[in-house]
Amino acid sequence: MQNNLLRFYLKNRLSLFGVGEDYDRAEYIVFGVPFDSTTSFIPGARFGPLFIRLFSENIDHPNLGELSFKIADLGDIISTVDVKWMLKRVFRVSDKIIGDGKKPIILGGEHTLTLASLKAQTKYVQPRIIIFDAHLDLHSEFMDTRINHATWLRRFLEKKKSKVAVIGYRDFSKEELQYAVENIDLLLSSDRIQHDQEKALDELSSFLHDSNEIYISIDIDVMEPTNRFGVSNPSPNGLTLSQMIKMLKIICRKKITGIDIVEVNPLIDMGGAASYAAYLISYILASQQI
Ligand SMILES: [Mn+2]
Repeated sequence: MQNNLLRFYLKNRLSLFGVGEDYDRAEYIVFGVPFDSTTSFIPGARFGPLFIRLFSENIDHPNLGELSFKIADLGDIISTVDVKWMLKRVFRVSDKIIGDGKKPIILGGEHTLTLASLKAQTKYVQPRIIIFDAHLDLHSEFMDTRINHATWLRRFLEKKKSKVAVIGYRDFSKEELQYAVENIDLLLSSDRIQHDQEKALDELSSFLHDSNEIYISIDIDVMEPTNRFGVSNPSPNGLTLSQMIKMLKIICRKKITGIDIVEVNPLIDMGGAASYAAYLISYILASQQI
């Protein structure tokens, strides 16, 4: 009796949208990657998973409706400060989830984790890859290392030719842009979206027209960093929520095979970045119900 009373009054733990952890029933499996060891500017993204969950429980998610029962949150991967171990663990967990016919939803952590997530994805499916990011993440090397948040996309493309779109970028080197022009199929800079949104949406539609499956990676620093919006590498002239939603509306007509949302940095966030991250995940999942 006493145990029942305690279970009734005491809450177990935080989870994304307050969902449970029933893996077998779920179609979407949430896990966090509390890792920021290669951060080049403001550390703190390792606390991203915790804060996305915290702020997700503050928002009512009418978007999600019945879909909540199809989502399970299994917690975070075991901590490490070694980027190779982090990638190994993200790969193994994603591989298991996708192999079981389910879809991973990954809460970062720094963007480097997408390298392992895409490696697992492309073992099973060949999704179009949509990346929202203020940066191109195409450096050959950055701050003396080859695998970090500013190089991961180049490391991925060197091994695997995939159809990729990068949306919302505005902060990059000459060398990265040159590599992007040669290797990225659709480049929609923040400037181009601000200048002619309709044309950008048309280009996105034609990039997607002959594809069925899509993987979405959202670096939350793609958004405008006003009002202490907490990200590790803030860059002005970002996208608005309404610009993001217009693009996601087009993207989410297709089947989403996985999502990661990265670079929320709670140490300098007033809740904006964490809340937007939770909201964007709920928006994408809700759109899959149709
Ligand atoms: Mn990035």
